[in-house]
Amino acid sequence: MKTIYSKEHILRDSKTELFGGELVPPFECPVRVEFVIDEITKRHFGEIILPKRFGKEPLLRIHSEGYLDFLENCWIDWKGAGYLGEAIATTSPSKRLTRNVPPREIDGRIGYYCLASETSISKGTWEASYLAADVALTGAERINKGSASAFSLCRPPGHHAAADMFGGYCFVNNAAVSAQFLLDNGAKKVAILDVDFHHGNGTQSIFYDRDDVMFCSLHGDPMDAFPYFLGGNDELGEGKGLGYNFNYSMPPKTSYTVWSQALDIALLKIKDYQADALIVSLGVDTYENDPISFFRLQCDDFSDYGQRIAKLGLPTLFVMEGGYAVEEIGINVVNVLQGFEG
Ligand code: OKP
Ligand code: ZN
Repeated sequence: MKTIYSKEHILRDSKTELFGGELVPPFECPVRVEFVIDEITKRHFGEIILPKRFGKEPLLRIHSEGYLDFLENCWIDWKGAGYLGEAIATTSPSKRLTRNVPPREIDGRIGYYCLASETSISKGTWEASYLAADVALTGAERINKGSASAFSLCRPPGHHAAADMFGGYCFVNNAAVSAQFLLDNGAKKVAILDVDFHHGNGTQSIFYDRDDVMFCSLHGDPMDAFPYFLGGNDELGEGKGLGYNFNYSMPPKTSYTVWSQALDIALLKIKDYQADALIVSLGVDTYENDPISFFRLQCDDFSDYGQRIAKLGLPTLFVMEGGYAVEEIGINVVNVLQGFEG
């Protein structure tokens, strides 16, 4: 399997994350993907190739123009306002603040487009996010041209990003952009399996009323885990999309025995759906030693579930999402991919 990767992910190098009332160095840091590349190289796991550039059109199929303009200009506007730190939203539309108009002023704009304020916007964030989408699209194009699989080593991740909202370390929804690209280039149905520890709220919301993308997510129960306000098992889709969204939320300390039972149920849903292609939102923050998550998967379990996913026999694009135990992130990611290849 080929890996698509650009070292320019380093353009996303924010210094601050709002965590426990402090500004700390972000968990979502550049070294994460360097550990993955090192492991791919060490284990001779296939070729590493550069992304092509696809322009903004594929992003505009998923995200609003106003949102992409905001991402592109946020850092410039923030500096222009004379602020000294990184761009952080301090207020957002909420239950009883419902005026749905993007404000002119940057504090208002960033709040309008923000779903969680742990994530700072810094110089280069837009450039890296745009490139991460190209990394994903390059993988999707390979799948479209007949490859059995590809690994898009995206950074920053994407599954929390909605049509017009960033947060949870995500800006552009790489998996959603890829799914739409496959549909726009001949696929009739695409399944997305999100195995990141966190619920893929962005991906769910983007495809919630559609039947051409099935979304299945395994994640920490939103009663206990970010993103808190979406991801319940009773969210099944709406309109045409009813019956094409499935959430499997699980409690703290969930073991692989329980997690893999949920996976098998999700894989059955995807099998019955008869998709033309599968996209795996691959977060390895389900690992037992992940610093911000609470499942208990062990390194070998990643190989095992890679194998189970392969049994679907679908052309499969793996898109990198989370995973913050940086020492083991490479091992766990390559275990999934190697398990898949058998
Ligand atoms: C991104 B991905 C709650 C802090 C929430 C945000 C987590 C974003 C995860 N105590 N922090 O899905 O791996
Ligand atoms: Zn995650």
